[in-house]
Amino acid sequence: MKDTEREQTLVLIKPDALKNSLTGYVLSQLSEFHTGLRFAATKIVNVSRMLAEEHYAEHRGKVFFPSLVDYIMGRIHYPDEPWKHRVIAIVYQGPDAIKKVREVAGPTNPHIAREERPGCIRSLGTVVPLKDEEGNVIGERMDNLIHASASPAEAEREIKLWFKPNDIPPLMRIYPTAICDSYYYFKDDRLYTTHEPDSMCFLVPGDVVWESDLEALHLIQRSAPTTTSLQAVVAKYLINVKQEGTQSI
Ligand code: 3AN
Repeated sequence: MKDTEREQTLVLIKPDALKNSLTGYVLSQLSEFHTGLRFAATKIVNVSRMLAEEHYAEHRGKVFFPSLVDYIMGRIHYPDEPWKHRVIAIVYQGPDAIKKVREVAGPTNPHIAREERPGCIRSLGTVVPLKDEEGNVIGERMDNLIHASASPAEAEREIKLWFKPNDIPPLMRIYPTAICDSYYYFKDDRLYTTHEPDSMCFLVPGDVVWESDLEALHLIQRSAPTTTSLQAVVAKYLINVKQEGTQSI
């Protein structure tokens, strides 16, 4: 089988799409009938700050970053209803999955989407001005309804950020997996292999993990440089895990 036959891409149905009841529309636009793509995995995610910041890591430091993180966490569209803070995360699989989903999604900016690709999903989005404390416009946030991976490398990074191997049926997985060899705990942005008071156990021996996560954990244990941050490894294993005394991490 050709590799592109099994190409995967990550789609997030974001809080503005959920609030406006556009889920059915989005799923129908992306259906196998229209795109030739199949579901490989799906889940409802209460997005933690750690997951949000890792997902948008390339935009860290930009003026719109804090608002972008609040948006994907659901804090903009459901400010007083934390129990509604969620996105729908989906892995689609099939020939040219990345390109096909990006075509149906359309340009990042909803204004440009309306001009250049009327009818695409993001043409139904909005652009919101961002203001400083004095009311001056300092940038904008694009509420563009869905996220879609931009390249094979991004798709791999993002799918491994949002999904554990066992969220995907074994025969549909395309990235190498490994068996966890140790107990791993997380506390105050640090990794431990023995229990510390108030630490979160996120992996135990025998768990199926992404091979790249295990490699990153081994490097972090030795304080060696890694391309995957500890937070990017940990975030998916703590998705929807209740933190005592908090809404989310
Ligand atoms: P896309 O989502 O089309 O792949 P990215 O990955 O460049 O676009 O950006 C991720 C998200 O960051 C976008 N969906 C958008 O909400 C936001 N974003 C990107 N660039 C800007 C910008 N110049 N101003 C405001 N928001 C932006």
